[in-house]
Amino acid sequence: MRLPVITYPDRKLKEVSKKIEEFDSKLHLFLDNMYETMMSSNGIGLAAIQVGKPIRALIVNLPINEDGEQSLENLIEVINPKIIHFEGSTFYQEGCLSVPGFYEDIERFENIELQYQDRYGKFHTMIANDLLSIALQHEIDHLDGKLFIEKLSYSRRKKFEKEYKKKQKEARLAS
Ligand code: QAP
Ligand code: CO
Repeated sequence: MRLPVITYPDRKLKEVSKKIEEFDSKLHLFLDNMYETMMSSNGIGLAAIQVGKPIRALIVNLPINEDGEQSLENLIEVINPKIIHFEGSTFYQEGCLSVPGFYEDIERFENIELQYQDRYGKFHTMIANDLLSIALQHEIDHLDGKLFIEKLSYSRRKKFEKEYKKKQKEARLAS
């Protein structure tokens, strides 16, 4: 089932998500719905709070080729993540399904080591680099109620707010 994606400036996106304790069929169904929602929205990452559920779950599915094609085998489901090491710095033009139509250069750690659980509650550690590292940091921020636009400088944020409001108004008039 495809779920509605919450968009900025909905205050729900500021909520801090809660640790998951039960790895039951209800959680599995929800994760499947997150996947369907992300794929049908052309996303590569999604956090549970973006579909209104304040639990510490996120999914990432990076493209496997230049055409942006994705494969279910590359789906990563991350529950209760904790970044245990990080190093370096990198910039990437980020977007977000909850801030549609906007992309901005954002600084992140280049490499991270992550501890997390899978949908069965089993613990894993993973070292992530490049786009995976960026995507995971972006999604983990969602679990703490943070959006990538909050990392913009004051002047870039002001510019964003102005453009975003303008676009929302245009969309309202067009519908
Ligand atoms: C987070 O972002 C991310 O504006 C996932 O109109 C960001 O899936 C991971 C999207 C940067 C890695 C690097 C955005 C789709 C999707 C839009 C997304 C839009 C349609 C964003
Ligand atoms: Co996002």
